[in-house]
Amino acid sequence: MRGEVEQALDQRLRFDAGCPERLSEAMRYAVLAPGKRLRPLLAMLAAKACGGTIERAMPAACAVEMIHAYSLVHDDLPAMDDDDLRRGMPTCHRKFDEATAILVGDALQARAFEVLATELTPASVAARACAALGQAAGATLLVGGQADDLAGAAENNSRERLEAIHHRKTAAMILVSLELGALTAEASDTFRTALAEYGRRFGLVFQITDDLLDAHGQEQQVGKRLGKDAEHGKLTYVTLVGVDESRRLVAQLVDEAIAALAPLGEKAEPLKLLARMLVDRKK
Ligand code: GRG
Repeated sequence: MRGEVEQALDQRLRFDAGCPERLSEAMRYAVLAPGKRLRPLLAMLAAKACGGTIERAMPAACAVEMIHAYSLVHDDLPAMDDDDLRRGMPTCHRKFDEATAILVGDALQARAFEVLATELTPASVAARACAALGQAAGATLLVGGQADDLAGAAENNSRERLEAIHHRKTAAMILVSLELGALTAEASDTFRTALAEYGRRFGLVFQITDDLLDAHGQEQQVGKRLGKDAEHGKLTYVTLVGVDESRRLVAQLVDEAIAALAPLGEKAEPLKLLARMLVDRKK
């Protein structure tokens, strides 16, 4: 399924002579770099779980990955996280330049909505998908969460703040991936609610396992000392509640996520498997 998504992304990122070559090269570099394609998988598996098809869900799967890739490119910029590596490769602004990386994000965002608007049918589904993705990627959720995170670094290190930021920066895109998949299958409200309940837990599991992986990686680097997140007071689940409690939470949330899918029956088995796979992920 990952291969199908990558092929579909590749097709949708071929531009005619109107697009400057350096820009299209950088867009393709950012999106086609080896990512996990988790959000497209969620969109496609949600569609299947609701009785839809991967083919109909593909434009939505591509659109969420384009928004995700844009957010990573912008997050890596010197004005934000100032990172040198992404997906094991030089970040977009290091490989190209800062201005190009900003434009890559802008163009990917526009392309995502163009794909939804032109490829999803009927038009009412396309409109609902554009609205849902616009909300998740917009000023109250993804971008707003990033803004609050940047503004409030090292302030008010409460669990509420951690969860609010994660909900907006991470879970919102996971939830909308499932919602778009369900929309392409023209799913019932019961199915969409079940997917949202699953997605809320899945988002948290994704975040906590991300924090556990970070902590583990840092421990490997600095021996038995606490990782740099703890030393620098960075707000993560591991620094807040510790490794054991984080692992316990993950197990509980996976069980809850799987239970939430009950209304969807057997067609939701792959989504259950994906939630279980998160627990042992290595990247
Ligand atoms: C710049 C608007 C804007 C938002 C940036 C995505 C993001 C918000 C920040 C990245 C750092 C962060 C908090 C990440 C949280 C977890 C996350 C989104 C990890 C990256 O997603 P993966 O692991 O990445 O699915 P791949 O590369 O596999 O697609």
